[in-house]
Amino acid sequence: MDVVFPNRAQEHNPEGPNNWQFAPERIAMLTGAPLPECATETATRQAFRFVRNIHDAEGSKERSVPILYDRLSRWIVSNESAEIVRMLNRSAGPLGIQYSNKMRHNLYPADNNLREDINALNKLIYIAINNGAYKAGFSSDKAIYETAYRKYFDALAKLESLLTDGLLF
Ligand SMILES: N[C@@H](CCC(=O)N[C@@H](CS)C(=O)NCC(=O)O)C(=O)O
Repeated sequence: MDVVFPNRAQEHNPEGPNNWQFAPERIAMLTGAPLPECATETATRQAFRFVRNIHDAEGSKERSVPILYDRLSRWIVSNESAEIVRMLNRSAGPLGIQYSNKMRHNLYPADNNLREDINALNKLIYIAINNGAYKAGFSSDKAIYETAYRKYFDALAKLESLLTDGLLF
């Protein structure tokens, strides 16, 4: 797994501002030290500096993470986190072979009722929280900001109450 630096490249970067960057040498502001989990890019074997380079290599204008990359076909398999989680859950069991079956949870069991619940929760989390943070954070319109902000905290409150009531497990 290649981890990007948690802050994107700076405004004045010649490759363009605000790109996710593989930058193990970058210093974290909070600690004043590099972050040990940040890596160079190994998936493509081209040691790309920016996530955009991986997208560019296949003619895509996309700039986002996460990316699931197939080293054999040298192609992006998926750029969608919910899809990647399901793919890994279905097919990457052997990677967790050191764990007992009891510890290896099935994140998407083959039970239609459960899957409906999971899909509904994913939708709420994706729209109101994952995407909602961007909607509020990047908004230049007060009304859009207010709506996204309210939906974000309403969704967190809903998740909190689901967890408190034990309905998720
Ligand atoms: N469809 C995506 C959305 C992911 C997403 O919003 N990624 C953000 C980082 S958390 C991103 O890379 N945005 C583009 C950017 O920051 O330039 C997913 O959930 O997998």
